[in-house]
Amino acid sequence: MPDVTRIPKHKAHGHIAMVHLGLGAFHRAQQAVYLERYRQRTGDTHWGLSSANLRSSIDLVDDLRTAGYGYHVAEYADSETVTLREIGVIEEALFTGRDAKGYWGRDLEALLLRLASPETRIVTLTVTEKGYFLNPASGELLVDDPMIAADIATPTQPRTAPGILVEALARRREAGLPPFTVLSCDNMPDNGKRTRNAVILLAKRRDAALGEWIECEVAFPCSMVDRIVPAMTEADFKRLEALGVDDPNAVVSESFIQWVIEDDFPQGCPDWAADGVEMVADVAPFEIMKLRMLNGSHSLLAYLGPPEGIETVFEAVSRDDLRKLLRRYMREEAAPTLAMPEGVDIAAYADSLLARFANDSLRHRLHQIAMDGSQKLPQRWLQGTLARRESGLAAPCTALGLAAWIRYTAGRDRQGQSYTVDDPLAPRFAELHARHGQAPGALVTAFLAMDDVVPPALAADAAFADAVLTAYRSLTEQGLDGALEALAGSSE
Ligand code: NAI
Ligand code: CS2
Repeated sequence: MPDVTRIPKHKAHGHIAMVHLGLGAFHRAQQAVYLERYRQRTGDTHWGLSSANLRSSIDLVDDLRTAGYGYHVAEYADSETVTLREIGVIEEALFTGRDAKGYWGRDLEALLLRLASPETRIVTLTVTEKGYFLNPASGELLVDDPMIAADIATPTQPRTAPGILVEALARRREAGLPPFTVLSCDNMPDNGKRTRNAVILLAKRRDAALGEWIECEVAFPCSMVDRIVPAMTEADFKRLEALGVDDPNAVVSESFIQWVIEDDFPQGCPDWAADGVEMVADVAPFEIMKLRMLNGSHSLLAYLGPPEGIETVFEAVSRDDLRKLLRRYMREEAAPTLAMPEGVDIAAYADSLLARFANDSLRHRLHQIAMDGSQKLPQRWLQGTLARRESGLAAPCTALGLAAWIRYTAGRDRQGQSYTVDDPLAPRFAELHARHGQAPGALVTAFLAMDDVVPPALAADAAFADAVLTAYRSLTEQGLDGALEALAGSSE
């Protein structure tokens, strides 16, 4: 039995001043935890949350309602030490997606009323990278995507996150209310700027004056968020039951937590800094460091592991060769692309990440991390690699990673078992594998030619393309062990 510290929730209900889009595991274990800490420390109940799902899951929304919105977060330092928190800051949960019968927007009007309420001052988002409908490489809004096209055609009945923000801001402007501040908490570079561009472009399609108002009046601070919160498994629910917690809305996370926020909140914000949030003038260096070091390492494991039967991050980093690969990738390939403020020790950061990955209490499935690779790889690997190549430096670990990604997207492991490739571009991947599956050279060229994922200058780099092809051949012909051995034999 682990050593358990139990922290009950603050008893009082709060007033809703913050709306969250994307009621998933991460929101419950990060933003809500910071707010619960704030409420416990100050007793201030002015910063309650209304949390909405625009997609799955309706069940979570309804289960939270049934439970009166309270739930648990189990924060594991390791399998022996856990802090069990009750969270009570979510005051309302809404669902605006498609229900089981195919109907859209059950609580859409309630969400729009909440967003347009004078009490609402901040809107936060964790809708995953694809929820912004941006070209992953350029960050431009995908105006031809059917969901965005529908929001352009019927802007008062929006289905996407950018569409909902535009309709809500239009209502506030109409009512003469100040706007809310929009805080993206997704793992994207310049997440605030990208959200701003998407919202302004969509608004201008509807009404140029609305677009200009948003441009002038709305703050979109950037943020870097960090806490490993894997999707819950049956085994997680069982071990919580053993601690006396029977809660379908519970989440398990590591004990580490971090939030770095650009300090730009014209309508105010809770005193997050007193609870350890770093309020800074420029988030970019922290965001890029985390994306390339932590998330870049995660993606390496996510594409190398599953085809070889390695299922979790813990399992992967229990292998010496994969730990060595991550150390080399972080220290030699990712770290030199970063420009950090003085005092940030990147080597120590890399070591701390390896220690976090080795947390034996988390079952962080590599297939979960592998999801949506097309949306993740530009910021995790490709922009940094392009910078390296432009300085004449090799990037062998990233070349192996790309080769592994191409192999992963075939959807079949080395035993011939198939698995689902979960990515908005999955149909395109399937087509490329069907067409070029027997011709590795043509396959690698076709993947590198996807210019909405791979920067064209990197695809045109013959030496790098060659390194990807060599790695792809050794992975498919000799498996992971062979590919790692070949890599270990190569020097910078
Ligand atoms: P989750 O699977 O528990 O929840 C995903 C959320 O995204 C759900 O609320 C879902 O409705 C929403 N969503 C998915 N596609 C959408 C779309 N097209 N439009 C609108 N909403 C959409 O995942 P989780 O763990 O909550 O992660 C969500 C995001 O949070 C990640 O993609 C990442 O950007 C960020 N994050 C997650 C961390 C983690 O460890 N889980 C840590 C740091 C950031
Ligand atoms: C992971 C991240 O799913 C993924 O792609 O790399 O969610 C990762 O766990 C978090 O960013 C950690 O903060």
